[in-house]
Amino acid sequence: MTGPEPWWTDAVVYQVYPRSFADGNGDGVGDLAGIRQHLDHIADLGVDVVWLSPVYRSPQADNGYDISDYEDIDPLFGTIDEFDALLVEVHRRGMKLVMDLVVNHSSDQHPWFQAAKLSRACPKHDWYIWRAPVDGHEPNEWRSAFGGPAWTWDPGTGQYYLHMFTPQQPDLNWDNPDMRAAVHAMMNGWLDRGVDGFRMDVINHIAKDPEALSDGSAAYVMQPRVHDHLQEMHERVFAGRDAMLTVGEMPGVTVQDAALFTDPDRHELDMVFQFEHVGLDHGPTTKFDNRPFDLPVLKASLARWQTALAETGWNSLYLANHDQPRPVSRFGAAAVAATAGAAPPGSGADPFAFRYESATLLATVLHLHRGTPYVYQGDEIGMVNAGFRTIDEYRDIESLNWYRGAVGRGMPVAEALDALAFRSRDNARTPIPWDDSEPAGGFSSTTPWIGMGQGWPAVTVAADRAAGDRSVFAHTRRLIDLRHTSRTVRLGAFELLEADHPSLWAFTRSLPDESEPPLAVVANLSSSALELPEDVGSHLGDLVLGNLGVPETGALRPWEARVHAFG
Ligand code: TEU
Repeated sequence: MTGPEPWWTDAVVYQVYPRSFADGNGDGVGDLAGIRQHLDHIADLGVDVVWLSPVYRSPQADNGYDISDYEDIDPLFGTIDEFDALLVEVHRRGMKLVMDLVVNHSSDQHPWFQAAKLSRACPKHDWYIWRAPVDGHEPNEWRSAFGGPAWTWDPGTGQYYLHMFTPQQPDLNWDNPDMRAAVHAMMNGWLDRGVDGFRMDVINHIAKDPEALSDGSAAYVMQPRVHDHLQEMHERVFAGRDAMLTVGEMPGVTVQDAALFTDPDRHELDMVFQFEHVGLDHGPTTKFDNRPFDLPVLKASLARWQTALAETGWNSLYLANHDQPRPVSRFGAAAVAATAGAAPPGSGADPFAFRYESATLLATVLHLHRGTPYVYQGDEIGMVNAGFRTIDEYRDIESLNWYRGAVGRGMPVAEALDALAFRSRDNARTPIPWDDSEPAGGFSSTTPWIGMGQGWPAVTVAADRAAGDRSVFAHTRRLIDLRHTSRTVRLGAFELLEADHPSLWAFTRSLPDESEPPLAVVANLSSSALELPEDVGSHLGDLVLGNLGVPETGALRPWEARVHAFG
């Protein structure tokens, strides 16, 4: 990286999933008013940016990732005036606000799609992707990410339309220049209003080749035109605007692609969300087919991305978001115990075993990598998976569709529920438990749209913060402070140590100019003490930060993570 580093190289982002953050108007669903009331919680953490999952007008088929008006706020979440008021409050606290941008698809209720459906002659028809039937069937074999074919028949036009997600999310046609211009105008509108950037939903899917017949994702995730579209967007929307942030969500992106997308000279995006590390525990068929947790594989994957984007490009760092299980349940003590045969994933394993330790260890490891860390709401207090045991408790369209299909094909109900308990997106969507008060832990004054989950009422913001120094919150704040003050954490080169060790995650960070001492991170992902290998242990200097306070001996305690000077 040449020249002064962009501001976001020492920034930390906090993701708010508005439905589940705080309910200000007492209807059981989180909203903008609720976010405003709890902004100090986010600001106290020391983060630089707040990313809001979608709050635009939406029929909510996919919790707002199906947008029917890109320029207005859904009444469920509030009004545009409340949005402006929130933006002022975020800025007043010295933070930036990044909006979700969902333009691979719109809602089928968007006026654009309603017009597109009227007739093939309507100019907006070409804003979506239509094909004639082939032998009376769908034009190709593409499958929707949420089950079923990616094509839905429209009797009015006598054509199929494409939707990579639900049928209520028709894909926009990025080959149409008028559609692109409308999206650029909408983005400029939000930036002119004062927002500071975009997290772009499945943005590597926007260029696709529907003539391809197979279900291979190569035809829709990385078509070369995606680079043209992003460069055009940069020119029409981002160029000349300082201090903003763009992050592209890119399922299936490779390190080589990511280096292109985030090369500053190419003028595309600041950083991408890659999916490699969150796919390692998926089985061969679907994400609900679980593969045991394997630390050396996870370490190697993240290390590969560190190396590949060391010279050009930039990483975003995350273990969780609104689509992923809670890290404590997925990579923490409970998950490791399950892998060791103590219990099948999602069932008996005690999610509270070493909860504080697991949450702080995972945060330490993540925040000490090179890149921009993303904290998903609730992870800063160590929330655990929902622990739902009946299908009635689930709300997520992906989970419900998969369950129906799996049980329909003969999977025993208990097995399907186990898979959901481990993998469902609803694990990350339970309300933020602000305290232990009835009926909904301070989240709402009424029954929330989704259950509070098994963590409540033990795991709450109030309880965690009351634990003072030994709270997940305080530890996360220390990690964020460290990034803000240490150039080594911000920019230092990454080197993985002991790559094959089954329970030690160890690496160093060092600046080439040696202006600061190198740092070493050592973390014990096991429930027994771990004697450090000689080549690591003998080089550890002063303790910079640790999740269990001052070390008792050289050995790492169960789920202990430390950052040391190294030399
Ligand atoms: O997700 C895109 C995506 O590919 C997956 O993460 C998806 O959520 C799922 O886990 C596939 O198994 C984005 C949003 O983050 C997600 O919430 C939306 O449902 C999706 O796009 C469609 O907009």
